[in-house]
Amino acid sequence: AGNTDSFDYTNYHTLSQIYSFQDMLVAENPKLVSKTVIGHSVEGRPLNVLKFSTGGSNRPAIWIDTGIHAREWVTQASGIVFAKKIVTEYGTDSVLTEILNRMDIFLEMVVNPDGYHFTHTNNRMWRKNRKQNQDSSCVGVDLNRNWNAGFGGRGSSNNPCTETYHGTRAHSEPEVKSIVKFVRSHGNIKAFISIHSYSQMLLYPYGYTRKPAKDQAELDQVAQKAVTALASLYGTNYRYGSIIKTIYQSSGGSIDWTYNKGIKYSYTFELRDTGHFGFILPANQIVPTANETWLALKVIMDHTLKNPY
Ligand code: PAY
Ligand code: ZN
Repeated sequence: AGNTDSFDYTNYHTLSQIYSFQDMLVAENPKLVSKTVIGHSVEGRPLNVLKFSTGGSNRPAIWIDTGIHAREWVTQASGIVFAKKIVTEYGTDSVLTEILNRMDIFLEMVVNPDGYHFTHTNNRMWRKNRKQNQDSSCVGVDLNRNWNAGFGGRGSSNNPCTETYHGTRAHSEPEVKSIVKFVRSHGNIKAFISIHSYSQMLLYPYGYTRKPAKDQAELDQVAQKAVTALASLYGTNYRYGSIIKTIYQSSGGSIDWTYNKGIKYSYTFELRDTGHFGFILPANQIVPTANETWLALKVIMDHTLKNPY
């Protein structure tokens, strides 16, 4: 595709196709979209973030990431759909327009580009990054166990050969460290939403402890509203709650770190399905999945806009 109108949103794409989608979107919407490279992966690939902004300086912002786990293909594909929706809904959808008139949106579509590339070339079921671990022939760190929040605790592993290997120390991985540096230097991120698949869940902190988040009541109410909006489109049923109580204990996860850093609206989505296809979700479910998720995202973004802190 030579432009984002003729881009095929109904299929999965390679990393280079996603990178060229990003560049086309920026070229077509120079006043609304820009690309920042926040760092480089273990294998040297750029970590691209799209910024959607209508002006201002350092406005309060929403962060959305997809593809921290390589094999969760419907997430990167949904990220592409979200990006296109933002540029088409700005000026036509009142909720999104209000959001972008006062806030910026940052979208990192492929947090784990080396892993994503590897799922196309070698192993469709790869999850981690592609770090060559010291003293082990096993490759990869789980980028959702590498954050400095309960780092190394239960629900993560110190064995490089497992899927949940946490790495040698918190923020050891460039894919994580680049986001950490970005969030810290920005300083005005008000919602941080990390998108995984699968399980059909909307999760909030914590994953590393059963201690309830201090904003649990509000996070739970917003989650309920969001999953109701999501279900309104095709009836897709989502569970919601804290990570530890809803899916399982998970230490060193991204949204526990952002929440502890003061980003109140920290959420993780687990997109379709509940396990029938699992990570190998048929491509004809990409657009419906992204469409329904977008309704939930708008509920969270709208709540963030209307509840400044
Ligand atoms: O923050 O979403 C979270 C923690 C839980 C996820 C994780 O293990 O990082 C849940 C899994 C994921 O999306 O990575 C769920 C999938 C189905 C899996 O690989 O177990
Ligand atoms: Zn995941």
